[in-house]
Amino acid sequence: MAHIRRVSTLFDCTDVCPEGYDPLGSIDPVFQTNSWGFFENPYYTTDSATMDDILFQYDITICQSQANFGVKASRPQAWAKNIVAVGGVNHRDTLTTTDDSWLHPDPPECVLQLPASHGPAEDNRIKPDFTHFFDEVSTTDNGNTFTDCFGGTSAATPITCGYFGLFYQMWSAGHFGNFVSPACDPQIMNCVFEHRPHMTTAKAMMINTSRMYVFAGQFPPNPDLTRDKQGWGLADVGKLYVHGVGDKFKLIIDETDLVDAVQTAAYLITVDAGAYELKVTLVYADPMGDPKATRAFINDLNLALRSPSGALYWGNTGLLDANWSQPGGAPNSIAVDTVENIFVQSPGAGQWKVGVSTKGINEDGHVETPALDADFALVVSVDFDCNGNLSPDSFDIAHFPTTWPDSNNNGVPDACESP
Ligand SMILES: [Ca+2]
Ligand SMILES: [Ca+2]
Ligand SMILES: [Ca+2]
Ligand SMILES: [Ca+2]
Repeated sequence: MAHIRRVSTLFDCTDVCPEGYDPLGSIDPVFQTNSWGFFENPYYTTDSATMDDILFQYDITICQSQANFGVKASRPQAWAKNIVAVGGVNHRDTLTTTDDSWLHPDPPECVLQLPASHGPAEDNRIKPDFTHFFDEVSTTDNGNTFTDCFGGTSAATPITCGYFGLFYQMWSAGHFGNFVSPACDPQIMNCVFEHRPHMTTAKAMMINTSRMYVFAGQFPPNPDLTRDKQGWGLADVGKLYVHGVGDKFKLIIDETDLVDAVQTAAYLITVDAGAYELKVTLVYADPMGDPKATRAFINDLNLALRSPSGALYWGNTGLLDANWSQPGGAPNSIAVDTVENIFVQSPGAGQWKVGVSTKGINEDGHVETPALDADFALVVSVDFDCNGNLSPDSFDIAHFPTTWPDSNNNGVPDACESP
């Protein structure tokens, strides 16, 4: 439920509220996509803070285009902590993703003058959150016409948010083992809205199952597809769907647990022998930041993971350099991202312990209770790579269903089922 906390002094919410948001409940959207925004700059401005306030209060997914300037100049809304910011990548009109590039390696047919704007935010938070196609996008055009030359983050953003829409439909069908009310009648009610999870959970589910581009470290001379260009990659609802049928989500916390200065949330995850990947995603909604502050965060929640042998991982450690986490390091307290991931390759069998903690709450992140505390979305998934091609079973089934069919619909390719 929308928890009204305050309205920005700069803009009354009626100016900039999610389009279509209707407190009377006749429309009840679960997401909005914005390929527009205010003047591009590299800073967390009052517009960024206003958007954070809107999202904190109304708890709706909003996707925001980063912009098309090839530098950090971006829509201020894209720097908001609680938004889904979308950058751009050129697919180069080929099906394979191995030639995809943030840079512009092609002649300028259907390619904008500059590449997509990128992150990180001024306080080093990872942005954008996702990327998607920037060039040669086929779509409807003004009037009753068609174009095969649409592009920019104005294309990447609605593509990404459309995938969020599919996620919400899957959730409403109880696809992830989540509870949905059998009393909801789609003939008379908007069950997708009635059943919707928190926006943080939607973002966490999509990031946890995204398709990330391999990249060559964060430092020059390899600037292409770094984390600050691709974010957490391409939304992949194919993998997301198979994760649901294969019961590969081991934990989904939809803002039901709380942390504060003394209380930590901890969960045991059993990983079977031979697993290919263990992926842990934390997303929390943070109250609007202060544009004058050097960092946008208000509360600092930290994600940790302890292996059965005692190795300790912290959120986002190692993920600026590659798509797999590294143990060691320190809590994510320099950049203070509100999205923290730990992705472990070949995690090893046993009990893994996931922890969410904070050293203190600066402003109430869970306004349903008077105490100073914070809630969060937490998603944990485990997948295998039974055919040894360095891609998880869910991905193979979703993207190569002819080669890797899954006839009994259990998330394991036929070729790997025990006889
Ligand atoms: Ca391609
Ligand atoms: Ca509270
Ligand atoms: Ca595989
Ligand atoms: Ca199967």
